[in-house]
Amino acid sequence: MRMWAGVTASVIGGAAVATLLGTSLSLAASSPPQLRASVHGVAQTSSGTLPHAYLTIATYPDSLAGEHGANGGAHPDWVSYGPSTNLEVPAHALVTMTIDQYDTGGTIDNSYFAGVHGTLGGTETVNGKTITGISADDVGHTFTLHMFPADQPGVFISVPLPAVSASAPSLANGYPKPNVVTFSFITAGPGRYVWNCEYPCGSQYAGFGGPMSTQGYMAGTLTVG
Ligand SMILES: [Cu+2]
Repeated sequence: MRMWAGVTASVIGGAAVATLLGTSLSLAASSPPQLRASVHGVAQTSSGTLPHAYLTIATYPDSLAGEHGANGGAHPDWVSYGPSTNLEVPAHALVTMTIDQYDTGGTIDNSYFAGVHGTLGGTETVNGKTITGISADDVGHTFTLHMFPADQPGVFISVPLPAVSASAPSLANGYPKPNVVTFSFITAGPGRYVWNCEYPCGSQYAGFGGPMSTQGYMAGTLTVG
């Protein structure tokens, strides 16, 4: 009887562990709500006349304004992108992205990522001014889009998002006045890509752990389709 009881207990214990694991895995694997670019008119480009799609996201010094809800979810103090990190843009279109950057920053280890790479014209605009890069000492975050090693059109785009100065005025939402960054790129056929931040704004691993390696914070997906 004792053995049976022991077996029963361990099976129940195992089932409980499996249930908990299953729950946390399914939560981690569930995709955030998809944010789709909206198309307004057409644009004349070197690839011809294309639909012009627009997408606006933001970077925050915490996770109170994005997909984790107003209480910030599991890590309210983690830096985040919002309102979603699950992005979708149309294929064969000109995409113009706007990123409202609400966070402070500092010096980026790898100054390559203080430059603009892979955008239309090799530029971004910061608060309306067109530039090809920013000071490596003045980086808040980056938006860096990579290709998957799969049979689909390749892409690499990286734009630096300048840090907000510590003396920037506060807005009604409690965040400082953001730096507004825009850039454009032309999409090819359907594909699925990942993006992340290359400024070490996270925890552990020299700043590349925690929010830096977690979708919903400083990493996400971009579907072209
Ligand atoms: Cu970052």
